[in-house]
Amino acid sequence: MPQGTAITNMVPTVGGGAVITYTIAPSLPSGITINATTGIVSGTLTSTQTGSQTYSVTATNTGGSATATITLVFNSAPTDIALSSSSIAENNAANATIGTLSSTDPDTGDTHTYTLVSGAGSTDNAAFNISGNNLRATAALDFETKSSYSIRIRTTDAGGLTFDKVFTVSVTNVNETPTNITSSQTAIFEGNATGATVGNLSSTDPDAGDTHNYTLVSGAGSTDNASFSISGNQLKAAAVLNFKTKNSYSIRIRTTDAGGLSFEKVFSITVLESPFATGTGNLPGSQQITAASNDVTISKGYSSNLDVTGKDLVSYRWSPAIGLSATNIANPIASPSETTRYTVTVTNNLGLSTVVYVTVNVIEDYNLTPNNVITPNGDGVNDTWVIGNLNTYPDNTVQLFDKAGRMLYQVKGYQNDWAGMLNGNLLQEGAYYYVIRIGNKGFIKKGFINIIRE
Ligand SMILES: [Ca+2]
Ligand SMILES: [Ca+2]
Ligand SMILES: [Ca+2]
Ligand SMILES: [Ca+2]
Repeated sequence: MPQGTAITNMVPTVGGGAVITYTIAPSLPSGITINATTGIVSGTLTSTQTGSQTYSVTATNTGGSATATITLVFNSAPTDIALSSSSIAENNAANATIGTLSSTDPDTGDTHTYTLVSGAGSTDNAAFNISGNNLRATAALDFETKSSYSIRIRTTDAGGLTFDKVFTVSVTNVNETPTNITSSQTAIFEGNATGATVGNLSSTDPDAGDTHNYTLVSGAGSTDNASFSISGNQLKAAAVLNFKTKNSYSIRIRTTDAGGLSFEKVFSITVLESPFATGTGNLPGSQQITAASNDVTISKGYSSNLDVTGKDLVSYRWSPAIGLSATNIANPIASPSETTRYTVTVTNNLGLSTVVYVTVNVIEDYNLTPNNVITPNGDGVNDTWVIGNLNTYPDNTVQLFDKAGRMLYQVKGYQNDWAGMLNGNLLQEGAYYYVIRIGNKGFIKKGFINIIRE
């Protein structure tokens, strides 16, 4: 007789004269009644009863009474489910048992079966199964993927009454072996400083937040370990590397996690040839351009074509900027007014940078290039007398003489603007003699200029 469910009516069978009244003893439990007229026992048990109880039913008529017995077998629903353990270490075997199920039931000796049932809290039922009273994980669980599962379990007693309970199953972490090592960089420009960082090492590890330390270890591929060192997670060059001597190194690195599990990997470290910077110069006292080289000489007022070349370069940064046509290209024009050592920081397509140099020596050789003709006809060509590079020496004095040695013209700080005039009149065609002085250095450049009328 389950609690809470209407029982099947129990109808008495009688013989003899008509029964006048039925009585029952002891009293029926709450919710169950006997009809005093028909003798039918019916109702819905509303109280918790356990075990069984025998009742005497007495039917009375005019001739007397007769008594029979009925026995009610009670069954109450289970009231709780216990799980001996609700956690399991990750990477379990298929169908590993998590814990054992048991029920609390008012009925002593009642038996129970367990099932996973849908309903509130049954979200993760699919990952589990129940065998007998063992709750099992159907497949290997992964702590890092999901560490908490919600399942809904039903216990059903021998009388078919049930109780459902939601459990949380926890997956506990197990340390797992790192699976890879990477280096932020595996190339380095030659000419590095000893101890220069090649790259930052990192590990792939199934365990989130695991920490790792790195060592160079012997084994396959460890040939060149001695040329490197590791500090923290930084792979460093233990020597100055030289592209021409050796441009590829093989090293073997081990990562060890906080739990002592390790993984090893062989890396090939590439040494890159350093770029180089050059500039052109000019021969002293001449405009003739000299071949590009790393250390160049120009006359003050002249320029040098700088150029940096190297493999896979993608950006340039020249310094100092003074005297340069640009600071972010491979080949700026340099016109320094004094000797300057230019540095250029270059970056290649791997994002690696290095610095190279070119020195432009500037000599004050008064490398002037006076024109030897003026044709003052207003056609824009040779209308005035131009002294090339004179603007480099603003402290100049220019004098002009005729063939008789008479000084016709003198100016300090000549601006390349004399158009062959003297006192408002054009000088006669012909050759004139000039003298150029710079400051008080005593330097004198002399020559002839021809005035031509066309
Ligand atoms: Ca029961
Ligand atoms: Ca895992
Ligand atoms: Ca783990
Ligand atoms: Ca680990």
